[in-house]
Amino acid sequence: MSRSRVVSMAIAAVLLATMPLAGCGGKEEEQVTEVNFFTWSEYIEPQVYEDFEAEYGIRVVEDTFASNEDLLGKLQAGATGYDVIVPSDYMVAMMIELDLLAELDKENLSNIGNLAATFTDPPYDPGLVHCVPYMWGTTGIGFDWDYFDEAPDSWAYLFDPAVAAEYAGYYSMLNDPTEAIGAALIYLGYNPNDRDAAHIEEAKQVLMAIKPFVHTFDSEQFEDLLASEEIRMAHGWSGDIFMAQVDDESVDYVIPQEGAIIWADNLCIPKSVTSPARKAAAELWINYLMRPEVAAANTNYVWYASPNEAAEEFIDPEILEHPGIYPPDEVWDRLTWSEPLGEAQALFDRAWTEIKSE
Ligand code: N2P
Repeated sequence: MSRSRVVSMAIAAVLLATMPLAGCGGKEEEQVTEVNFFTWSEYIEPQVYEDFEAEYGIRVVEDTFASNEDLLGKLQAGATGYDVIVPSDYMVAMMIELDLLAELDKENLSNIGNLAATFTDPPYDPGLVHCVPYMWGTTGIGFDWDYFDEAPDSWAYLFDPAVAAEYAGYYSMLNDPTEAIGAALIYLGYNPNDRDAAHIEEAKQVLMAIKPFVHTFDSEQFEDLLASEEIRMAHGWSGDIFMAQVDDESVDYVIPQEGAIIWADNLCIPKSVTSPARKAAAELWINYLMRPEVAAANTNYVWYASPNEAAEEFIDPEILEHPGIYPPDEVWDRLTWSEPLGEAQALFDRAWTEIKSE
């Protein structure tokens, strides 16, 4: 695409973001001054917010959620204030099915061509009609070498009471039904998307048995707990663990031999965003995040892999070459994407409620 076309599309997007309110006879202008961004904690380079505001005069207001299920719950409870949300792959598919997502106007997404070809037609949102990918990563085990002779490269470290007892009180599990039950299913030799009630019950029993050993079920602070050595091991997301490594270099991350969950988080606009000006501002923000330098700044800060191919020349080589961030082929073969579970979702939900309440 020519540079002038890119520039004119960007200008059109800014104009749209300040267009007259439909139905108000053009008298009143809707000035969009804020984009409400509902995302995962510590998932962006803070400077990016500053730079976007300096360039467009639009402030990005961040609010965070801890799991896809929390995000869905908020939207289903009627939250309408969010302009851009960041669900993972399987949750995008569920939200499309539930008619919760707006379609993106590709005219406002001039940077979409920066994405790597492997991310432009995902099964959960064919053709990127509703969302664009933001980051991807894996879910494994973070640990501190000060307390291990060898890397805990098996889910048995978390789930086999005979092994896990040694770390009793010193490890955390993600506060996330898809991740925690999924990991227990992998430990048992099943697929994390297993819909068999008996297998989900077995996974629940595994989690119930180790619950007394778990310091905390947490998805937002585990990297800090690991860095401060309040815990020695964490079920967690790759990039957060690597962020802990910045503060404590004895922290490391391993993808267990039995396999693990791979995921991609996506930038989407809820269907509740009905004002054209608000939607255009949301698309301006999404498009900004797809700029190569911006996408790279975020990956360099959060240590998650970027789906943005044009960003790669700006990403630290240490990250691009890191097998824990961009896994080699033999590890890829052990990774599984979460899927919408259909009716079996209720089994996961019930098991999770029991695990958390008993
Ligand atoms: C960011 C965690 C995002 C990964 N702190 C979960 N999909």
